[in-house]
Parts: sequence; C-alpha cells; structure tokens
Amino acid sequence: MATRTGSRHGELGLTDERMLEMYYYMLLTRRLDERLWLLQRSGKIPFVISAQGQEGAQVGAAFALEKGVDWVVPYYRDLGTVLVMGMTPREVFLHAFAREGDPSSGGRQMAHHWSHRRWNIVSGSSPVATQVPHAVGIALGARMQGKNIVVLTALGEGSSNQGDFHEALNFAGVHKLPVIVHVQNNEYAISVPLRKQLACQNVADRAAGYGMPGVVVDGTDVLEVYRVFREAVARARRGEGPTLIESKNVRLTAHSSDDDDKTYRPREELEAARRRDPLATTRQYLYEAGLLDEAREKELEDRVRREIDEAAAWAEAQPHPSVESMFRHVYKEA
Ligand SMILES: Cc1ncc(C[n+]2csc(CCOP(=O)(O)OP(=O)(O)O)c2C)c(N)n1
Repeated sequence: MATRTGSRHGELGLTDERMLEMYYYMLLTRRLDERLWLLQRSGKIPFVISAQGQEGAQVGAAFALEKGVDWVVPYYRDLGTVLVMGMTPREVFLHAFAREGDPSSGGRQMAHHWSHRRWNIVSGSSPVATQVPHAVGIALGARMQGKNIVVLTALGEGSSNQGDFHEALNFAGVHKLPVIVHVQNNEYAISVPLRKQLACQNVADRAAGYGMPGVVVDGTDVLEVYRVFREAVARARRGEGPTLIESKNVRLTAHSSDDDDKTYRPREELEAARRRDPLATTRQYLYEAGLLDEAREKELEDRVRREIDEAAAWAEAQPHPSVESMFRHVYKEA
C-alpha cells in the first residue's frame, strides 16, 4: 500500500496500511475493553481496569518496538500495548475467564497482570511500580549478555511517587541502560486528582535528576506518541541509555470495576475528557486523510466485533486449571 505524501503518518515513514493497522489496534483495544466490562457486569468475570482513553499512548508506544525481540513489562492498563506486542483476543479472554490456557498465569493470577513468554511480556506484581526495577534488571541482563534489545515499562503518574520508580530510574541513568519508562498520566490515582499527587508540573521533569531525557507527549495523539517513542528506541539501541516519557491521557472510566467515580469526579470533567478521546480523534484523522469512509469503517467494526465474539465464546468454553496444577510455577519442579 502507498504512503500518502504530505500526510502526518507519511512524514513519519508509516504506510497507509500501517496507519490503518494502528487504528485497528486502538479499536480492538477499546471494543475488547468494553466487552470485558459487559462480562464483569453480567457476573462472568471478576474485575476490569480499563485502557479506555489510553489507547493512543499504548499503541503509539508499542508500534515503535520490535515485536518478539524487545521486552515489555506492562502495567494493568496496558491492554493496547500487549495486543500490539502479540497477545491475541483469545488469550485476553483466557486470562479474564481464568482458564488453564491463559498465557499470563495459567488462570491463577489476578486480572490484568499481563504476561506472555513467547512475546517477551513479563508480568508485574500487584504493588504498583514494582515493574520498573524489573524492567531495568532485564535491560541490565540483556546488556551483560550482549543483546541489543529495548525494554519498555509503563505505570501511572500516581505510581511514579513510589520509591521503586526513583530507584529504578537512578540505576538506569547511572548505567545508561536501554529502558524506556512510560508514565501514562491519566490525571487520577484512583480518586486522588493530579494536583494532590505531584509538587512539580510534569512527571517527566524528574528525568533531569536521573540524567536522562524527559519527554512530555500528548497521549491522545497516536502519531506524536509513535514519533517520540521511536526516537527513544533509537537512542536506547545506540547505547545512549534510558528515556522517561510522560504521555498526557484521559481516563474515560472509573478507576476499575470496583470503583464509583461519581463520588469524586465532576461529570462535566468527564465530558471534557470524552472530547479528547484518542479513538475519536484518530478516526477523524483517518477520514481527513482519505483512509476511512463510512463503508470501510463499518467493515472494520464488523471485523473487530466478529473477532471478539469468536474469541470470547471460545475462551469461555475452555477448561479451568486443574487442582493438581496448583503449585506449578510456584516451586521449582525437580
Ligand atoms: C504499593 C501500592 N500502593 C497502593 C496500591 C493500590 N493501588 C492500586 S492502583 C492505584 C492507583 C494508581 O494510580 P496511577 O499510578 O496514577 O495509575 P492509574 O491506575 O491511574 O493508571 C493504587 C493506589 C497498590 N496496588 N500498590
């Protein structure tokens, strides 16, 4: 497929096909996320913690990496990231329904703790920010083995106040490790608004203290996110070390399916966030670039719905883990 000259994606070296693929992943992430809420509300799965509003930041970032080569240590909202890196809708549902074939944990681990051996996706723990030292450790290990890989990790802005974040960034900065730390700022840490979380303006401002570039990017703009991550990836591969990237996002849902945001979040503010919805703005871009029209959009929506319907029905019919497998991956098998 051609590359549209004069278009923003063309200027970034993205073909029309690749641009549409970006949108496909954003749409898949959103529709999958919506389906997880329906399943949770109907009592079929226990818990959802959404990527809604952060698809641009996640898909843009993951598109800058090399699938199956680079490593990702995601956080619970990173559905878009793990889909781009190779996880399938079937695997997402195996995880959600806690079925035996779940690549994240064989149906044992808490929801949204994404992991996939084949695609170098490493599970985080429930305490927030613990994934950041893990990512830095993986980067150090790769350096010692002489492998030229990049490690991407992500967290929310609230989690960037944890000690783990600061220790990890310091170590990565001192040793110039090939890590990209992506703070997906969605302006809330559960019910705590941004103004009560930070004494500085941007999380990215902290990068200077660790001797690395700190970049602020509009997370709702998938192309701009792709551009800054591509630069950070190139920098890491050249051996120039880590980058801290803060994407500014919107959170379009409550913190999780256990939270009621009506108690702390004004509805007008949510309406304003919806006007910045990255899915809507990217769709608009595709219409203006002549890559999407109503017929093509319907085709894409139908394809995504079919994929999700098929994957959900298939995964639900899979077996639960057996009792005998309870201690697998807990103790070393002799
Ligand atoms: C160490 C630790 N403290 C508290 C929690 C409970 N907790 C889970 S998510 C969360 C909010 C995190 O907010 P943020 O980092 O901004 O990410 P977001 O969920 O908004 O994307 C908290 C406090 C936890 N999991 N771990």
